Amino acid sequence: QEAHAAELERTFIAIKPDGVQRGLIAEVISRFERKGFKLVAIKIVVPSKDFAQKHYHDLKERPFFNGLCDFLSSGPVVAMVWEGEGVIRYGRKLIGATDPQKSEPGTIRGDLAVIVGRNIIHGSDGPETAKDEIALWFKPEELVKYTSNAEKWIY
Ligand code: 3AN
Repeated sequence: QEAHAAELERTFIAIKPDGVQRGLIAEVISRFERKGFKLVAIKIVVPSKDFAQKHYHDLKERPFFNGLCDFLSSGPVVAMVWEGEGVIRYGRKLIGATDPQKSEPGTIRGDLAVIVGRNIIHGSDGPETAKDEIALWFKPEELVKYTSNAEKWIY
């Protein structure tokens, strides 16, 4: 279904410094990959504090905003764009609830994290934020268009 494949949605996923330091990069990527989502952009970067504030601008009134931005800019982050049908909403399911105490077992945060301030991973929460976050973290030419052989077995 060629026409269909062209319309697949994209989301921004980041493995935060705690996930990178704990050696969970492959674990996180593996969960998205095995589900059937497609990795179309990836890089490892240490975001500046200013950049972290841009990324989390929606949360600037929250009491934890400053600490959160310090944390995001404290070390390497793996920034990714994943593509697939329903990837924004289902990506959030794979990630689990914000507070790891409330995330279900079987989710990334449920299985791998304990507290909200160290919850390993970020994922866009809707189509608008996905678009904005992808544009903030990546240049258009960093997104790779390709067909994988598995696609005809997934769709
Ligand atoms: P999510 O990452 O699940 O979309 P948001 O957008 O509400 O959740 O929060 C963004 C990030 O802010 C969370 N991933 C977490 O690291 C941090 N955060 C959220 N709530 C708190 C809190 N009460 N205390 C400390 N950090 C928090």
